[in-house]
Amino acid sequence: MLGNKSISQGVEKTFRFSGSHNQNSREAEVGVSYHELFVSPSPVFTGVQRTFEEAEYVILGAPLDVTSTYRSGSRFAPLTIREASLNIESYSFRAGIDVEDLKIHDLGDLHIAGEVDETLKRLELVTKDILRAKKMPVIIGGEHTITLGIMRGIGEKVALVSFDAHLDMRSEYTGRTVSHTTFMRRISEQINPEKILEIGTRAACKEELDYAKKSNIQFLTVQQIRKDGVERTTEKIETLLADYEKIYLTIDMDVLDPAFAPAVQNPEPDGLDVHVFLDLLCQVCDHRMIAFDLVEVAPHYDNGITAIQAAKTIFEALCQVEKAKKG
Ligand SMILES: [Mn+2]
Repeated sequence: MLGNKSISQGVEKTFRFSGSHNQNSREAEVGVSYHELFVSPSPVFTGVQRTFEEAEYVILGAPLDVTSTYRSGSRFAPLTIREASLNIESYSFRAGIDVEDLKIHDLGDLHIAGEVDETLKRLELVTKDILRAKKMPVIIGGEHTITLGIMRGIGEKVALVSFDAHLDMRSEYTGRTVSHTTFMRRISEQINPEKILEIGTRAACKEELDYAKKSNIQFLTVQQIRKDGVERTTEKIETLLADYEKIYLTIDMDVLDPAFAPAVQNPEPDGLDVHVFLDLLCQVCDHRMIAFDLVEVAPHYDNGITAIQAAKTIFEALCQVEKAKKG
């Protein structure tokens, strides 16, 4: 990837090319260089790359994968999800929009530092950059800890909506205070969003439940969602978010039942069905969304399903936001 950049910067445009595959060895005058003709950059999300300047949505991979306590491997997710995005159809029947028509630029992957704090700092700075350019950051993890860095970069009051099996509100775990199991607690303490709403909850310890209660953090359990059905749950979400002008969304793919998304770092049984998840997701993705992330896919446990599901989830979220913003 870095090589591509230096080649494109270092080589002057060539205006002649020899079609060596052609028996006549025909030479043609074309306005591009050999590498532009014959070499593609590494996969970009959806396969359609707009320039950063014209883009409205900016994809960033954040392959942070160091605090995992069970299955690791989310560092490979950004590339795998990009690859999946190239191999599914891009039209959203839910939104009536083709994601390829959106103005998307894929920046590539964040350089991960040795220390988690340094990585989160870089993520904060890059998030600020993208927002300053008036574009929507769409960040593909990586482990869920990245959401803390992104939220620091958001720098304004938002409602934080999280699709996740887990509350992730422990104060400390395995000696770490900043990790995939504690990041939501740190966000609550350090950033204090206007609201935190977790959807699809089914895994928590007493400490987390106590903290959520004390801090007025709301969560909709899978059991409650199943009991209420999509329509009633949608109404609940609408009401709970009605007072907020800006929304940040984080999607942990373990919110889905492991039958639909097996390759996640901490699978949790008894999860949401795909159609329920996407219906609820579409409810959240409206004109107020300023950024979102998708995290925790561990591709080495996959047979391809989870990566495809993740790519599709990002497509649907993007198309819903586009539809909401442009009508
Ligand atoms: Mn989770």
